[in-house]
Amino acid sequence: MELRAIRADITTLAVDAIVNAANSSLLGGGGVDGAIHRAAGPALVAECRLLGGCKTGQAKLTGGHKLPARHVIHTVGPVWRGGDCGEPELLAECYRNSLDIAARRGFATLVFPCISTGIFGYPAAAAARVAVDTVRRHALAAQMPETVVFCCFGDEDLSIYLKLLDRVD
Ligand code: AR6
Repeated sequence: MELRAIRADITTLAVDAIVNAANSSLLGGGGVDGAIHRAAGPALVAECRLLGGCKTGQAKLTGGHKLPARHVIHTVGPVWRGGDCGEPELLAECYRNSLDIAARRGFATLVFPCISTGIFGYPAAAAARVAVDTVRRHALAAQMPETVVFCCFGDEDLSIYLKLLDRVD
């Protein structure tokens, strides 16, 4: 398995699946969720309406519709409440459940945004540590996509991820 970090608008990537940092309604919102729904077109929200929402930490699959990505895995990250309300475990669940869907479907490439670190307020460095550790650990225990990409929207997030991916532990 290859782990990479890039700086990009996730809606421009032609891959098997991108992950959406959604809310529990799955009916769209701001941030990366808004960008994905805008780029995918109204057929995405129509498909999402059939899914019955999504609990924090869970993940659900849809098509990519007008996106260059073939699928979207919608997951709901935790709202940051100081770190003692199970946020790291719930964030790790988002990564694990998304990876499991991708593995079950045989997706070769899966791209994650920095889940929970925008509107939901999770500190960027702490969230990146959870993301990288969870993906690495899961790779030892379960079937995985060939390539997992962390898609950063800004240079600060990218430098956090590049440092973490460089570190071997
Ligand atoms: N491509 C890649 N990353 C992006 C893009 C993009 N086009 N746009 C934003 N980001 P956020 P959350 C980054 O707020 O914190 C929505 O309203 C952004 O810079 O999108 O999980 C949902 O409906 C940040 O690093 O998601 C929920 O209600 C990261 O994506 C709520 O926001 C996540 O920021 C979810 O909040």
